[in-house]
Amino acid sequence: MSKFIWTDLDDQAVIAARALAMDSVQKVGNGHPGTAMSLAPMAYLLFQKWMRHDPANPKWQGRDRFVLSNGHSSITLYIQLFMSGYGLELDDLKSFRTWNSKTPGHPEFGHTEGVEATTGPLGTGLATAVGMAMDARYVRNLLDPKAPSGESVFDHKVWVIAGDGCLQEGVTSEASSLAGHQQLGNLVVLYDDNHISIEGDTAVSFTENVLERYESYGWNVSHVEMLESGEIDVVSLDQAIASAVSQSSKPTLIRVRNVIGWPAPNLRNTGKIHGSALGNDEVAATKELLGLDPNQTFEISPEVLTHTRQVSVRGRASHDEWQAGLSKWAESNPESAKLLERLTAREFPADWHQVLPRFEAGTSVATRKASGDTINAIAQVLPELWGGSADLGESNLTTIEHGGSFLPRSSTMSGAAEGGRIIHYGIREFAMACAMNGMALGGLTRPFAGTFLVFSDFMRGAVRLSALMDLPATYVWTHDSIGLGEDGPTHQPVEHLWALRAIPNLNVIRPADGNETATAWRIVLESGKPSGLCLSRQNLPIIDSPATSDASLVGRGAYVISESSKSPEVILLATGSEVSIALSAQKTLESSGVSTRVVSAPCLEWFDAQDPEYRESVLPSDVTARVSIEAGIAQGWWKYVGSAGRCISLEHFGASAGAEKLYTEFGITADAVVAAAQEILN
Ligand SMILES: Cc1ncc(C[n+]2csc(CCOP(=O)(O)OP(=O)(O)O)c2C)c(N)n1
Ligand SMILES: [Mg+2]
Repeated sequence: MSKFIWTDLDDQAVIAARALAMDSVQKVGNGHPGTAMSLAPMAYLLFQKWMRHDPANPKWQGRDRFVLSNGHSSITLYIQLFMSGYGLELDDLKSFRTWNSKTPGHPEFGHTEGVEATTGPLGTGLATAVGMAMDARYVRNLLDPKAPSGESVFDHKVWVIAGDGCLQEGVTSEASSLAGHQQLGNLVVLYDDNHISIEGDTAVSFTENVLERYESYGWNVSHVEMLESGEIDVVSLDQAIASAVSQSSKPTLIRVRNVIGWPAPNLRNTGKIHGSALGNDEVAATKELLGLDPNQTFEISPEVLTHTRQVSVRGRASHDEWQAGLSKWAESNPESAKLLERLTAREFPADWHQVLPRFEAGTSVATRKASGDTINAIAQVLPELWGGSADLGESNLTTIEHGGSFLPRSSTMSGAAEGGRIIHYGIREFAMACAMNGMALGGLTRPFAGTFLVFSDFMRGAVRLSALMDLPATYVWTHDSIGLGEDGPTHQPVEHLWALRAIPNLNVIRPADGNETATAWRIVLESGKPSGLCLSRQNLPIIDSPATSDASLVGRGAYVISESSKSPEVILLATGSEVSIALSAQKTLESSGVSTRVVSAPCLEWFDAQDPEYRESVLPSDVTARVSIEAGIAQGWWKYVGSAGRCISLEHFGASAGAEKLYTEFGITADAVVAAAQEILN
């Protein structure tokens, strides 16, 4: 954005923003006024001058992205969206934090136009922005690799405002270390250095030199001191930003010294103004200091609003200019233009899934290996597929062979490629998952991320955000049970499947064999839903059934994989590695005259979404003799087996020994299944 000079009207707009923040919180009686009051000039400067955006087209591909990592200050963002003309009006600020409003307590992606990411869990916003910046580089290398740096239509910036809390959280250390290593020059973070968090002065817990830390991460760092009055020094901040955007080889952190709640006479610079309404007296006194009428609320002059909404005119112009550039690019790159069209529509090439691998009955393969083969097959036809692992690529089998390692242009590592499809996250699971969310938010690519299932705990906060934002993010969680063997209980997930199934809108998939794994990948990608594949370390026999390759069956979430000889007396329900145990128990039961159905249940969320008739057809209510088999806690299985059923499960931690020994010792065997079925029938 250009052609913006700070005038008296801008001063008035910032004053109005400070007052609107107070009024919005005061009206609902709760919220976070102080940060928004003092951040007003910073946010205003970004939205009015630095960000390339077109408020009338909030999804324009060429726009800069903005992430408010200190999401508790959501009103900061809403006020800028209002002033820029994203569709929020004064009434929306008046209904801040209330039922059905467009202005919820924390910014919610998909809920309010102009909100690029859901934030609030401190630190995750910045880490998500790192993924957005990585995604921007991947996309420009995919579509326009020859353009000089900064000159492609696919180059855009990612802007972040983050507070003390964000920079204290471990996830930003992981993510910022990665961003520095990746030399993400398109990322600019403004750090609200106000020395205050909820418990007051941050000196009680946070005394390191943040800039030195970031410098050692490889960031470009600078510092903007506040004015004597306690306000942000906008002129110096503007210069610091100018210097940040003039270089493109490093991410930037600008530490902006600031006084929370400025200029509230009694509450500024206190923890109290962080999270409570000021009270009518303090609001009035503050308005007087700002030169406003203390009796007016939600005040903004039409002249000021007209002025701030001029940003739309400038935005439209830069959008038009970009569009012309895009047309020019499309003319000289017709193939890439077709690809962009497909990616934008979130479609796949016709019959793309023909490339999926098939595994022969009579052989056996670990589902992680089947997943690795599937990823590599899909990668041939879907260039938008990219991803990696938190240093476990060789175990998770998440490496796209010959995909190139995603590394900065200056890297001399063998296999390095600026637009490489293999991401080496290092041992940073939480940042990896946040970054994957950022990539998925980019809207064009299909990212995946791998680690051991047991370490899903390390990334759980981000998994929850994938689900909350409904992102097409795919987790590849291998080593999914005691079946991993000798590494023992620290590495053996027991409670994880149900802990993940507890997250709403997350599809947790545990395929029974190689073919079900390939089919599951297809369904996951076509659904575009947040999903986690839970995969075995150990080899599993390929099940002799066409059903496992049938997406219309596997996609039901649970289906009859082996029917009983007569109408079923017993139903065995199993997932993953335990499906073959169920099939073996079925043989014994059938040979002793018990008519037994086996249901493979790779994804209970998919099954729950089926119509009642289908669910009844798989689990007829009159067949109450049901046994579930899964090498983890039973917990939610009771919902499927009912009070007459039995669960073959593991209600304690695992142990260090060979997988077969563990299954025997812990009673997850075909014999145990048979015994449980007979006990019910007797
Ligand atoms: C992961 C996480 N932990 C705790 C909280 C609760 N919380 C919200 S704001 C805040 C203090 C943040 O301090 P700072 O970033 O300095 O914010 P400021 O008061 O300066 O706006 C805390 C602990 C949270 N939102 N996320
Ligand atoms: Mg603070």
